[in-house]
Amino acid sequence: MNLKQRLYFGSSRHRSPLAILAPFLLIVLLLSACGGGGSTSSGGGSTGNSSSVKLYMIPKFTGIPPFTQADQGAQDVAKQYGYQLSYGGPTSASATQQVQFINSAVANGYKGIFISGDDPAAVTPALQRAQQNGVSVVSFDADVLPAGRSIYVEGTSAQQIADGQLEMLGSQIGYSGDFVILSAQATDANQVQWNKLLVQSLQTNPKYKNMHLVTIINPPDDSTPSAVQYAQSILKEYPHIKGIIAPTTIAVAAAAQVVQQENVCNKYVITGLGDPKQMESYITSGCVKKFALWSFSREGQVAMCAMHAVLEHQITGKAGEKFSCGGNLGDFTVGDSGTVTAGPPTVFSKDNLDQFTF
Ligand code: RAM
Repeated sequence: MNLKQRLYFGSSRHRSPLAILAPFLLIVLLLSACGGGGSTSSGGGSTGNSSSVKLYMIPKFTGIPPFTQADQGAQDVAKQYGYQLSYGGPTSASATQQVQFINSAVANGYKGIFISGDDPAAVTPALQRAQQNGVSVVSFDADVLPAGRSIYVEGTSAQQIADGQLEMLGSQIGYSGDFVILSAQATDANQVQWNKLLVQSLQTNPKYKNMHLVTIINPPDDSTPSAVQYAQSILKEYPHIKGIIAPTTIAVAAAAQVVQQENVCNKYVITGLGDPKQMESYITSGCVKKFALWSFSREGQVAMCAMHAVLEHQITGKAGEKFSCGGNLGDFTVGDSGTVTAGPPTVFSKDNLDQFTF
């Protein structure tokens, strides 16, 4: 049995009574959230006529800093426009539960839905029904299928993420040696896109000709327990690798934790996309030298500006359309496939970690 099979079988666990009850509890919570305005909502706005318009933001899952920050950024702009923004979603990645949130938002009169999709194919039909009911949809972070949304707001350029990760690893291993990508579930559109672009750069850029990707590991979810288990297995199965690239804030922290616990920080380079607060202890200890991210707060702000422009019929998602986000965020142009890039990436190291502002 190979690593992927072993890990797959290894991940089936005994289900506790709480786990069995969880879906029912979720629906009760969900209905009360949609009916009552959700876990967070903005107060009255300054621009007048949007205050009765309710919007709902659905992350891949709740409880991690990137999505909380995206919500906060969106809330800031929602207040300025006078929208009432609610936030809620599955507690672990689940497209089925996202569909329930979408349907509840439509049933409860929400006029706009933001979504970071767990599985584009699974959530898009519900989003299409929402659109047919007059609800505008903006995807952010992880796209859904184009038919299910007007605009996709990516945190930063997908190509820059792919190349940046290769560079962070390559520069630490002399641009030579084997490595593994520890990703998230195989349905995550953002992970899939970044990994694909990374492989293309690896194959076409002569700078990386001596770097070899052994395998891409897709755990069944984007959770810390899974990522820890898979990181441990990677080190057992491929002890000769030079490093791991983990393009999720969950997995990069989990890989760093495993390497630090096993006392092999000097043997393996861990890099990828990390939350600065979560990665702080590994940077301070010297176990991780570099990782990258972008401002999720800014991503949420830009997503809200895009939603406002869609609701006001200023844009529909066609390439070349423009909208403004005001203040220091400025103007944005819709790119191919209705994609808008919110801002630049930041590479973190011990030299700048204390300066991060998101
Ligand atoms: C995790 C999620 C998210 C991704 C970041 C980098 O928080 O997978 O979708 O954008 O990592």
